[in-house]
Amino acid sequence: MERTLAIIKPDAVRAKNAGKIIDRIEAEGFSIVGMKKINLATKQAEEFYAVHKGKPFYAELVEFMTSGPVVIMALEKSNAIQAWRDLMGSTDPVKSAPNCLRRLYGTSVGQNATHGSDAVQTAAVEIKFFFPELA
Ligand code: DAT
Ligand code: MG
Repeated sequence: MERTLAIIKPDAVRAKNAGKIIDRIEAEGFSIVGMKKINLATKQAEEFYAVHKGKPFYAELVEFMTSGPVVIMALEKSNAIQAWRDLMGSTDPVKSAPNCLRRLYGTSVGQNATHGSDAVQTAAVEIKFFFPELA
């Protein structure tokens, strides 16, 4: 079993797509081991996305991620990190396969409905960031 961090981003929460995304997560065999709906503070979003600091989209990313509530989940499944990234699809929704979450619910490369950890080490750091009690 492996764990990954998933976020339903403000665009998808605003559009009332959170329930459909959670339904899909369960249908695809993930267990939700932690879940909360919160508003990210600017400092939290900046720290969470610190790896992207200095990139042209960083300010826009932080502003977007703090623009409304997000649903944050720790997901568990065998090979969860890759399985969740496969379910999300590509960063750019139009490059995602038809049934992927970002294709279904994302609208642009910046506003792409969901986040997922990209490696074992980042998953551990990201889960600890939002769910220290699970570490
Ligand atoms: P991913 O979320 O697929 O891991 P990433 O880590 O490269 O992608 O980037 C993090 C987020 O930053 C991404 O989900 C949306 C935003 N982003 C990335 N590239 C962007 C770009 N070229 N323009 C606008 N936003 C971008
Ligand atoms: Mg990433």
